[in-house]
Amino acid sequence: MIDFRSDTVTQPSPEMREAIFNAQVGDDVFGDDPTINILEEMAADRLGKEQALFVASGTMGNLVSILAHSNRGDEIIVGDKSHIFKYEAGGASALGGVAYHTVKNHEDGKIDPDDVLNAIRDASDNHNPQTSMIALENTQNMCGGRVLDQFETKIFSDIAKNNNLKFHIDGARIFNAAVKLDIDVKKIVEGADSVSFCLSKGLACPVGSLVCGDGKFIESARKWRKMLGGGMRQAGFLASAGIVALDNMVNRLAEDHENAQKLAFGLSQLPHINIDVNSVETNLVFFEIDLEYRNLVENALNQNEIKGASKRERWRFATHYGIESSDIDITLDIMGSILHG
Ligand code: TLP
Repeated sequence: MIDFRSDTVTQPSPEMREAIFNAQVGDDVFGDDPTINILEEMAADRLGKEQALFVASGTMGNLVSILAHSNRGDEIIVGDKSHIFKYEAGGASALGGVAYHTVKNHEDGKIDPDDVLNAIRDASDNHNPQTSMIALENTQNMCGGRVLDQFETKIFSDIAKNNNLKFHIDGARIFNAAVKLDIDVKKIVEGADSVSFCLSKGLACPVGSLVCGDGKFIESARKWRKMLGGGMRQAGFLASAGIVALDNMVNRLAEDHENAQKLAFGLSQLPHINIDVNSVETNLVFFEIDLEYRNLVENALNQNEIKGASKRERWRFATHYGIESSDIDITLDIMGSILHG
């Protein structure tokens, strides 16, 4: 099977399986799991933050960050195509009493700084809620996996600082951004009070994310994690894969980006496909297929055990560990044979 549905479908590498088998574990709620402690230290160090916390998922990482930065009734500023707003089940509102104030994500993911400035509430007027934080996403999933560099990010961290707000980065795929920019990941999260990143996407771990920030923030995030039922016990088995990932799986993301480029270019050569090759910066490839060909292509892919994610007219194929360059050739051949008629 060739599975382009997401980079979340990755299988652990042989080194991860060995590390999981041999992991030293303890009760992490007591702080006793040596493997989690090592992973958290590594993560904090890589991201250039004081401390880190291992959490069950990217969604939990974002949620504990929002809860740690906000009080009930507060408002957070997020992009209208952000994962936090679109795909996290409204958790901040449901569980934290926090409202989302969305600002427009342009097609390339960009947010207009003036829109953010205009979204900040004047809480001295008692009609208004208190704005607690601004969140950006990097890479920006629903905007084509586009990358934000350190200069673009700084504009928003400065706005946050000047207005006494917290600044969070949903860095589910932050290492894809760093690899694409060919810079130390620390640089693109420099101004952030908190960052969450996922082990279970391009880094190919079975489970887990980390949130990073200063000691006070992590203390609060840890408490929220417990309250959400996310205080795991001997979860060092999961963390051990994360250690392997941070050591061995970051640089290989460049391969996923190359495969995405190859796929995007190949698709652009096919009739009845609409794709902007220049918009493909990392491992996510978005494209459209003319209506009359959609079912035909879908059936042909299914018959050949190739899976992609399609939401009506917009399709997303994610490249990842386990997808080889030859898989791209096979996929393009099959799609080509249908689309060339
Ligand atoms: N994204 C998943 C789906 O939920 C859409 C995917 O297949 O891309 N932030 C970003 C930017 C994400 O893309 C995701 C997952 C998350 C957070 C949430 O991570 P998990 O799935 O671990 O809760």
